[in-house]
Amino acid sequence: MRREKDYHLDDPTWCGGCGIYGCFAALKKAARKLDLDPEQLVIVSGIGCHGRLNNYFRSYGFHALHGRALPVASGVKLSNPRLHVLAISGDGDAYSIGLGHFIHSLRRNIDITYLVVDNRVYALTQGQTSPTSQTGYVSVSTPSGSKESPLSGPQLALASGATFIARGFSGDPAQLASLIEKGMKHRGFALVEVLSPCVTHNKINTYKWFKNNIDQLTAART
Ligand SMILES: Cc1ncc(C[n+]2csc(CCOP(=O)(O)OP(=O)(O)O)c2C)c(N)n1
Ligand code: SF4
Repeated sequence: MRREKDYHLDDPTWCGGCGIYGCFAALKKAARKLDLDPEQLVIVSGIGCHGRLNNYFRSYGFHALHGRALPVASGVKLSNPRLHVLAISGDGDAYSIGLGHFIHSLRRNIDITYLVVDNRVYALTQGQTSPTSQTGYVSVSTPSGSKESPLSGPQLALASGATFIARGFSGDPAQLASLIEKGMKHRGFALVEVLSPCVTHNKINTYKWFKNNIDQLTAART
């Protein structure tokens, strides 16, 4: 039986307190629970702070172009269906530049687990407004506040024929791990969206804000 530390390749360098640490911890827990062989797991990432995850996680990895995690992950899975394939994107990567791939991947229902780290901001490029930023969100790209309504990934996934949709919180890695585990067991495309604070650029959607605004729909712990 493998241990969580068997999946820990290197110490991450995200900002202290970043929500992606919770995603990293949850992924290690889920991998241990499933006793995944690192040689049978491929993590494909997009470009953004989230994209550094496969530098730290012991598995095969592919750091794809911005918005192109899913076409690469689809290619890996179709070439070798025995591999476990997990793709990871940010909200910009998934719902802006990569939106077409998101919808068509859901429609195709290829067996991939898709982790979307929704910090509601373009973090790596220093804090621009993203498709999930709330209306009125002030940033360098919307100095007068965003005039747009935020996009809901899970709702869009439902309309696109998703067969598995979950949403977790990086501030609760144990619950998130159980959602990732279920997503990886699901035979088909599994969306696991992760509400996740960016402590450096998003001063609105903080840990406190998420805790005050999250409703627990299930006590999904295993
Ligand atoms: C084709 C292309 N367009 C734009 C960029 C610049 N860019 C890099 S990361 C990024 C957005 C990152 O935001 P998100 O996907 O939400 O990830 P986060 O950094 O928040 O994890 C952008 C616009 C790029 N690398 N490639
Ligand atoms: S900029 Fe934000 S998302 Fe990126 S590592 Fe720092 S806290 Fe995390």
